[in-house]
Amino acid sequence: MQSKPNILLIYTGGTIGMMKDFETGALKAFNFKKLLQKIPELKQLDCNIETVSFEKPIDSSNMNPEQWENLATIIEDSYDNFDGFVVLHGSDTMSYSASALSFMLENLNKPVVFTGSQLPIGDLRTDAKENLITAIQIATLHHKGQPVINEVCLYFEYKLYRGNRTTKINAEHFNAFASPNYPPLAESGVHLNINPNAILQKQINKKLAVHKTLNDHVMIVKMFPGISESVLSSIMAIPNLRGIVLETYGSGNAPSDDTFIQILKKAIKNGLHVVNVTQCSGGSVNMGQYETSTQLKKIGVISGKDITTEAAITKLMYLLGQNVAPAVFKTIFETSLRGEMQ
Ligand code: ASN
Repeated sequence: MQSKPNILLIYTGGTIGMMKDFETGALKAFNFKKLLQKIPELKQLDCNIETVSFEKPIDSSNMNPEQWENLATIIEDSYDNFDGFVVLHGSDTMSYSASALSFMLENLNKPVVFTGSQLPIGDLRTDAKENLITAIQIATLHHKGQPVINEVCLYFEYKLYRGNRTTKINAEHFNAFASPNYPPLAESGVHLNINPNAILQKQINKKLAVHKTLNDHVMIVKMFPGISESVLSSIMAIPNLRGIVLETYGSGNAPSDDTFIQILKKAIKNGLHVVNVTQCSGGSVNMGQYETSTQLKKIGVISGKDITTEAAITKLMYLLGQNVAPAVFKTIFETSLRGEMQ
């Protein structure tokens, strides 16, 4: 590596680059060049920064698999020319995007750091500057000529997390993200402390493989006491539906009555992949621990273990896009591919 690392800053949109619309007063994404002018500090960083922007920056509520494909293509096309990537992204769906990209970018040997902010960069009290500057510094970290971080991660409010372990937990606090089942990869204070036991190791001699085909015939169903048989069976009958993330109670529990189990059993027999994740904010699914999950295990429900809903739905999209054979789908889903589950 030459003396100064090369970083590609990719702007997708989000609050970080938003301004108030004069007419409506609502925040909307604005021109990236103006955004950079607001952070002269970037020039002081010991790296070369190049920038690229989505043609139309978006509020991340408009994020979708097509945009993930755009993002993966930008990283793929510039992979050999840069030492690290920083993705500026709205916080609302950042955990989904970081999860999706973690699956799409196989054998990643460079850092891809997602960040954003809760207040626009032009706001006096903004959290954007610290998030952006430290995210870039993290992307430049090297040890013996090799990047320290080799994975898709998310930096927000002094913590670096594995991206596919995160979830947005607060709409107002600067501390907007949590990684309930996995420790931070790094913490920023007076020093930037990396947790060497938490980071993924470099994929030696493996070339980046970018997987852009995602299957969006999937959905998330959250259980609640009183969910009706007709609602559930209508969902299972949706044409072309290939996978469901079922958010169950506690350690993966659901109603044990026969009607509910039979609806699921029939759907699974017909080829639907049903993944059990907990609707608790932390902890793991453990089918068989209670009587109320024993039947789920028997009928072939996939265990999401301690995966987040965001990682589960994007992993489903990814594996379905890869045309994984039905006979091994459950085993592969239950295997950690990018450190997304235990
Ligand atoms: N609505 C914004 C977005 O996700 C929220 C933010 O970035 N803080 O694009």
